[in-house]
Amino acid sequence: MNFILISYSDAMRYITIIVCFLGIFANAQNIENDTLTTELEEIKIDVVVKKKIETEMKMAVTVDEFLASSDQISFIKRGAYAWEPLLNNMSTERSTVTIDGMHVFGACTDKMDPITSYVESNNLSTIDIKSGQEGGMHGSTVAGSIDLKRKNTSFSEIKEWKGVYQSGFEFNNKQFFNLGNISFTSNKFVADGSISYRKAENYSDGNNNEVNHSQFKKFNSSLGLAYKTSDLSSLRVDAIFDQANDVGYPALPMDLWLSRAIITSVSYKQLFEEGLIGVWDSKIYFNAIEHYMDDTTRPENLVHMDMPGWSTTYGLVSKINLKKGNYSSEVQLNAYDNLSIAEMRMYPQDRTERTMFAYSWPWVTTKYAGLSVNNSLEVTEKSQVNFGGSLGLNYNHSKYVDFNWIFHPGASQEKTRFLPSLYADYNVDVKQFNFSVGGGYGHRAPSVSEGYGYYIYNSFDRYDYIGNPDLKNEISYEINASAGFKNEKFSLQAKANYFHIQNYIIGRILSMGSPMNYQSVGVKGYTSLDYAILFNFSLNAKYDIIEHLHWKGTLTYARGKDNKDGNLPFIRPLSYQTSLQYHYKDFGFQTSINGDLKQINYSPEYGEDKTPSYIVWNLSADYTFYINNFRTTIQVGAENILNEYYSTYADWGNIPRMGRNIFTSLKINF
Ligand SMILES: [Cu+2]
Repeated sequence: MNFILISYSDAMRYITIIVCFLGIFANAQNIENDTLTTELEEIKIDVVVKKKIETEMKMAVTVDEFLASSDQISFIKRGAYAWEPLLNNMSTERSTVTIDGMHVFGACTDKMDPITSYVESNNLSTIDIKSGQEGGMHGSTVAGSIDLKRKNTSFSEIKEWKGVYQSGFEFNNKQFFNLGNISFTSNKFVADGSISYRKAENYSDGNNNEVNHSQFKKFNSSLGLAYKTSDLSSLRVDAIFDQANDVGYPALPMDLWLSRAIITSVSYKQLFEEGLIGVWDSKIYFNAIEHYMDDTTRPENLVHMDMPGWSTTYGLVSKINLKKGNYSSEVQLNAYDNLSIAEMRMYPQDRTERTMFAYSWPWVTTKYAGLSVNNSLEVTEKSQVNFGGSLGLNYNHSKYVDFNWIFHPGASQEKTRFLPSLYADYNVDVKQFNFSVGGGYGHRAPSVSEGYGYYIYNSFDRYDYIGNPDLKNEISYEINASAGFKNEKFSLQAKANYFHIQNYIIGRILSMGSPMNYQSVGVKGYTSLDYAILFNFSLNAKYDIIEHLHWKGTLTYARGKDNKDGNLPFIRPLSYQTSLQYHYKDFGFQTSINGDLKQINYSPEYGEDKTPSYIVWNLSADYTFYINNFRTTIQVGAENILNEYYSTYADWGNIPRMGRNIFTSLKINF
């Protein structure tokens, strides 16, 4: 218990420093008027307005670019496509990523396909990010949850068609994109449709060198149909189809020739006019992903390998919203069944002369069922308590357990785990200030790779990874706090959290076994450290300098250590982002600077080296006008204007990022 106390006191020290710092700042600001009563309203409106899939700099962004504008998200990048989102500086195994609450699991053992790669910015309305155990609504988690919310037009008394067409060209990688959506609404029937296509060639870095194998092609389309079955109920059918072809991953020894996903659901929603229950929303879903990667695009390889993967998931989500007086609650049932399969097929030059076959995911089934509750109690008009938790049951089965027995003889073929979680937080508004404190506790089960992976080559540290079916649950203890100030022109918010994670799962060098992939230097097994700690801090400020001139700034800091005081990998160094926005009539001008400081706390043990600091400067301008009542916006901009040559702490294999990129886009609303 001792180490927990020490670590907690550490965290308290950090948080005290922050609160003190804010206190000083707040006093300085206090001289200004303090008689605003509608701050909370404003904050709420602010949040709603911000939830548009575009950033300050760019109106036509990819889902990844949009996520990158959040201070809670960082990325591991293996190229130009499908970045792996890290929430609270933790890898995707530690967070739940869902689409409208539906679980979708990638089919790639090398994480080429995070769930965010199967949607497009024009079929999403918002992305809901929740930190830590508060994100436990959709299933057990440590880092929190990322829920991608699809566009969902509501019923209306007036029949109406609406649409948006976006197109653009990015000069650096010759990316051409076309995105279209259309929606129809009436009092009985609603339809939402979207279609998009992106095609990009290799990008060039800051030294104007082409980064080979960084091209991609992506097609995405979605359709949603809803029918009002009665005054208070509706039925909705949704589908997404996504296909990526010829996607290069410059940081990996392999590329993707085809990735395809079909994501479907049927949902039924019942509203209640009276009583405790407000809404009851239930959904059944099915999704299937296929992923084919190979290294035949790399002629330097004498022996080739195909590594296809498949992931199929069936599930159910059912949610009830309750409200009585100053108390409201959400109760959600989640259940899903996933089958993950990945194969390795080695052959010299001719595919028919296969020399080796193995399952890197030996037909692993995961069944999960859990009940989650979120409660919210308004203690006074200015203070609120949120509390809740979940209890999940997680079952795994490995069909070809022989592969797991090579390194873990006699390991269990089936494994059942209980995954409890609890959290509570208190927030209060005091004049122009708001404060919150909270805590959480939760378990997560090892992922398919961590539990059952067989010779999964990790090109970052160049080891082959082996799963262990009998790993213990990872257990997270978490505390968080925030403090903010807001007046008419200025706002400042500081947030911090601290995680103490028991049985932290990470790869450690195994003395047995020899590497299978010719590039690899050895074999690592997933094991549990006694514990690891993680601290995240962010500071956000906004200032309206004059009426149409707005400034924004963000600073983030994180620190992660293992039980021997060694650094954890992929922890973002001190980073900053600052932007200025100016509007004049129908014109808009934006400029921003972002960068990371030098990475001092890197981890050689996990394949990291010291990454120097970098700074990127961006600029864009837009103009809005009307073509026959169609609101039209054109935008021109440049990213990385100074053509800085850089790679970040989380660029796999230190591949350089894109150099100067001029972009243009057009958006027509009709
Ligand atoms: Cu892959």
